[in-house]
Amino acid sequence: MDYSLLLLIFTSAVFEQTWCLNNSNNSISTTFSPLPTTVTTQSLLCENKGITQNGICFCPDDWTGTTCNIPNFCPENTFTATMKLTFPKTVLGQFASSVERCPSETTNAGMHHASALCNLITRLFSTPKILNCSLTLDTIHTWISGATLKKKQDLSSSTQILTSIPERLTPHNITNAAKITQALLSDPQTTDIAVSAVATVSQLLSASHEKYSSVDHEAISQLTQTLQTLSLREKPNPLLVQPNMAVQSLKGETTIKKVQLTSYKDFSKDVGFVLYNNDQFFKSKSFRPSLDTKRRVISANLQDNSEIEVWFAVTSSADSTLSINDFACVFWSYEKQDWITDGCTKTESPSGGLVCKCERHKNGNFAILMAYDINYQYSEALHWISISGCAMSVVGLCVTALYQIITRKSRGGSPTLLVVNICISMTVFYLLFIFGINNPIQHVHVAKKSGQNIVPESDHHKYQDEGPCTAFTALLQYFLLATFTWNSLYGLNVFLLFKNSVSGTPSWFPKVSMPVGWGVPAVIVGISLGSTYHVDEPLGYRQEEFCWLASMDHKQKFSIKKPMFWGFVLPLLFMLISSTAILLHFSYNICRTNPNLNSTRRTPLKKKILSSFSLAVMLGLSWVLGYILLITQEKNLRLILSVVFCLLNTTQVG
Ligand SMILES: *[C@@H]1O[C@H](CO)[C@@H](O)[C@H](O)[C@H]1NC(C)=O
Ligand SMILES: *[C@@H]1O[C@H](CO)[C@@H](O)[C@H](O)[C@H]1NC(C)=O
Ligand SMILES: *[C@@H]1O[C@H](CO)[C@@H](O)[C@H](O)[C@H]1NC(C)=O
Ligand SMILES: *[C@@H]1O[C@H](CO)[C@@H](O)[C@H](O)[C@H]1NC(C)=O
Ligand SMILES: CC(=O)N[C@H]1CO[C@H](CO)[C@@H](O)[C@@H]1O
Repeated sequence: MDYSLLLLIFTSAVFEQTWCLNNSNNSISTTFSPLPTTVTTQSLLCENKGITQNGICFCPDDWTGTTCNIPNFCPENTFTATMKLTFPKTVLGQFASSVERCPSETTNAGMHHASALCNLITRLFSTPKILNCSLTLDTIHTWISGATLKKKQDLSSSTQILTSIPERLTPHNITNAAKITQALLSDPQTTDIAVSAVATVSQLLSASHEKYSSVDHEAISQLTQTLQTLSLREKPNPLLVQPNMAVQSLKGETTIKKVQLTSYKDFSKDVGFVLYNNDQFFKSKSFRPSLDTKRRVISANLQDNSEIEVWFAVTSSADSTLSINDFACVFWSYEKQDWITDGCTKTESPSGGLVCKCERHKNGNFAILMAYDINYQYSEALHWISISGCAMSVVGLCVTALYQIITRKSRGGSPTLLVVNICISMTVFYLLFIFGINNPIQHVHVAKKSGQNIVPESDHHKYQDEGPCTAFTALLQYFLLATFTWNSLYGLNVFLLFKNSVSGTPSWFPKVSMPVGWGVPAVIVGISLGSTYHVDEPLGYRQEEFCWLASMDHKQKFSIKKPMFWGFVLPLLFMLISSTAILLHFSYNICRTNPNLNSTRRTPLKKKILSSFSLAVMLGLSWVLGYILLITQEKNLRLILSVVFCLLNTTQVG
């Protein structure tokens, strides 16, 4: 069998530079510069914000050379031939968009009016291509098939300009642009057509993930297959590189080292590569990523019909927030429109690299799909000062409750009932807080990659919920809400006492307050659990770092869709605001409208109002502190806050 063995190393310094680094920027460097021949051990002094790593300077895109001292860009330039056009500083080989935009009365209002390529050799902008501001991608698509060479050149640069703002692209635009570039690249008669078409494809890859769900998959499939064929063409150019993709034909190339490609046998084989910076074009049904991770896709193609064996590898990029749980070596099946693992096997190199081998394939698009564990920053155990402070609060609360029960005869039923219930719910809350806030089941990452090569379901490895933390969260939510509900009832009680100053609290009040005080929190907890919790996905309801309600969305921003907001903060605000409003209103009435009220009755009322009011405020304050306590990582701040937190709570009842 005609067999050739290819070894693609994603991990070499060159690939680090071109593919692995700058994940943050979502772009890859544009040059496949050869490896520095001598790796000096003493660290180089990198200029222009280059970063030294293992004695090599990794330069920002706009600088190159061993110490990042050689400019890799075209400086800003203004053309005045037909119209005034200004282009900003741009990296070599990339297109610059003009500062000037299409006028507001045109179809493409606000779109860049022109683009210019930063020429690799002259290091200056080539002649600008100007956009007809009333042209749309629909029109270009209808014109492209019968177009003359001159027209095609014009249309390909127009398509490049029309797709240059990824945020403005609609799924329909992406489909159209894919069809246009497919038509252009299936027979690119000149290099500039190929360059602007590849730049267009690179821009399409920048469009957001969501847009690709409604793009015509057939058009995308045809485009990726055309790119495979293109990678084997001698002309127009052995190397087409744009920020999000690269097409490389190694036909007759001898300087193969450029892409760190080693062909063990048969050097004469014609090989072509297409590298995609992300997997937008390969929308899988079985693998559905949920973290913002990126997968690169490499397409390796041989000229003749021989089967190839492909090796490829990545070093897991060092990231403190994610660790790899498992991975799969896959290739794209055009029939199934999905990633499959047939013929691929995976191993791990001793240095921690992930190595894939795929056999018995004709041309194909290969990728490594990874499932990650999130490295949670589990909250630390509570400090002994916090624990003893809270223990003191608990003791104080119990004493208060007992005292209230013993002396209940002198005060009448309902205040006792209320205070006892407040004490009970707070006591239970503290006990839960001390013993249950830290997650008892911590998924500390241990490398346990399975030997099987199976497409993972998602880039986020999910653990089934094991229960205790969710239970603690629900109980904490319940008892804290109950504390506040009972506190509101206390306010209501004062209000009723005042209204019926002669007969005292109505007799229905104790009967109603029991179901309200314990029932309302139960309903809120029930709704929160019911609508967000799932055994396979407990983090919709709670957090993983400590046992409390989920509050952040996947971008780590506070979200009002999470139970923390609507299942806790909202009811709390409602209760605090309404009881504060009632109390303020009545304090005002007592002092102003009824100054003749007998002072002997006024004093206890005032006292009650004041104590209830201060209870509400203290509760609110201690909760805010408590929450800061939970989220802060600063040790000293935590300690101070936890002392204040417990002190506040001991002093507030009684
Ligand atoms: C990555 O990109 C950022 C932003 O453009 C740049 O500051 C940084 O130097 C780049 N890192 C490397 C290693 O090129
Ligand atoms: C611009 O395109 C429109 C059709 O979309 C065409 O009618 C018009 O003549 C073009 N203008 C120029 C200056 O080519
Ligand atoms: C993009 O698509 C929208 C409709 O989805 C269309 O109105 C608009 O003209 C298109 N843009 C271009 C440049 O063709
Ligand atoms: C008002 O208070 C005084 C004592 O300060 C008491 O003697 C008097 O009976 C009270 N009046 C009423 C109407 O309750
Ligand atoms: C090379 C490249 O695309 N660099 C970009 C990195 O991100 C910053 C900010 O988003 C851009 O200004 C750079 O142009």
